[in-house]
Amino acid sequence: MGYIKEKFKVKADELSAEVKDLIKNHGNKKLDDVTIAQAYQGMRGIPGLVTETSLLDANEGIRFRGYSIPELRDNLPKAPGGAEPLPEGLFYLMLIGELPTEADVQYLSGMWARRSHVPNYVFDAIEALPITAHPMTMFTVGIMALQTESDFAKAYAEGINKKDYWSHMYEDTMNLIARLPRIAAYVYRRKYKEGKHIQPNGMLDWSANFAHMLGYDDEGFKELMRLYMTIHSDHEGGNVSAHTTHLVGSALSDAYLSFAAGMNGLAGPLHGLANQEVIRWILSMREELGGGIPTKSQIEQYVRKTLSDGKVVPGYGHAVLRKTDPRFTAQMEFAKKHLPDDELVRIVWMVYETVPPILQDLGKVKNPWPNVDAHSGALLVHYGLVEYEFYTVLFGVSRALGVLASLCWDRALGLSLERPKSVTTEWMKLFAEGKVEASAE
Ligand code: CMX
Repeated sequence: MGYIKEKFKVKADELSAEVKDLIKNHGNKKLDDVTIAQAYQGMRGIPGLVTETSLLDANEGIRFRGYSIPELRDNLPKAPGGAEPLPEGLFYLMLIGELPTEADVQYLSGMWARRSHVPNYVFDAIEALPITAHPMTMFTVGIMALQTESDFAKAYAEGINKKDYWSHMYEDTMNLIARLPRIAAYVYRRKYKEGKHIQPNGMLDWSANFAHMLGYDDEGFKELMRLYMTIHSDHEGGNVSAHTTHLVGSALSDAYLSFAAGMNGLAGPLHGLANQEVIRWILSMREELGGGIPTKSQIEQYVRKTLSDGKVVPGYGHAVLRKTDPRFTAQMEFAKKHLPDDELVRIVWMVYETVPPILQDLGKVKNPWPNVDAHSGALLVHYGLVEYEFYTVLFGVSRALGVLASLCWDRALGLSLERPKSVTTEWMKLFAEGKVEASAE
């Protein structure tokens, strides 16, 4: 057993004992009351899930094991000569709960490089799809084809003690994270670069190797990938991709099945697909206005047209956040440092000045501020990655870090099959009239 796995086991045993005590001594304590509106409107704000890796504050943004994004950028180990955190370090922090050393990060980089082999039949499965298939479809098909490699599924079929579930989940997690960049890069090169694939370079860190396999060896792009892979990794447990991964995993589905399910949720336009929608929206605006940098009043008109067409402004709003997303700010800072004069970036910043007051005036939008997806596309276009339908795949590779670390915790803590209660509208009406009791169901 590697030392990170041993360390995880020690932490998991400690927390399992604490959770048992918590349930024994306080299990009946009420967390909240649930309203009829919450049941119909996406269960906002109901504290019904436990996720150890990160916690989201509506006004401050995400904290990973207590660390904000600016703190992570200061405190996590960097690549030699680099200024952005290595996502290997963030994964360690989410899994173990402590800041990693340089050695911990190198250990993970090396382990993921060693485990990165992807069998040919995975590529064949992707090849079987038409070239017109969306990159997220190809990505998920690749992950599903790789499910044959699941250590957990094999061990379960042979018969294992439930105390050992976490160990097999850990192996699947490490193997899957190691292999995802290869699958994602294959999708990209197949769809956009005439199938001219690039072999991995095992000497590079996880993000730099991903950038290399995509075909971008520019140091600036590698730094962007390190930042991108760090900030998109986790956003506590209730978002669609994290919740779906956790939900499917609660049936003891292995990491491949659970993560592929989460990726199908990420592929929705109200979630991860918003990153492609943002750039598509900006490019159509620019084209409609005849190119160049639009004026603020032109942007304002375009936003109003989007709204009157019954569409959302992509990249703005959030189910939990009520301020500018610190993941947006981190990308803005990256742009100010590396590409302050980029035309598309300047449009993104003008959109940032224009959209919030318009959304605020609608009176119904709870958060008029930009989310993570509002900025990412402009940075990618700058370095030449213009094929925006691919952007959600990048988000997906990063999201694996958080949701798979969480799956390890789910199995280590022995979390139960998820099965909330549902009711019918008929029942809701009777409840509203006081004719049935919530507890009676
Ligand atoms: N543009 C226009 N209308 C918006 C809006 C936006 N950016 N954000 C919210 N609204 C509207 C909602 O559609 C809703 O309208 P109806 O009452 O007519 O249905 C109303 O405002 C209230 O919505 P809300 O409570 O503020 O927001 P929700 O929690 O329901 O939804 C989200 C959150 C993200 C789906 C929504 O803000 C949105 O659609 N944003 C644009 C898509 C986007 O950027 N998604 C990415 C989110 C981050 C991520 O997961 O990657």
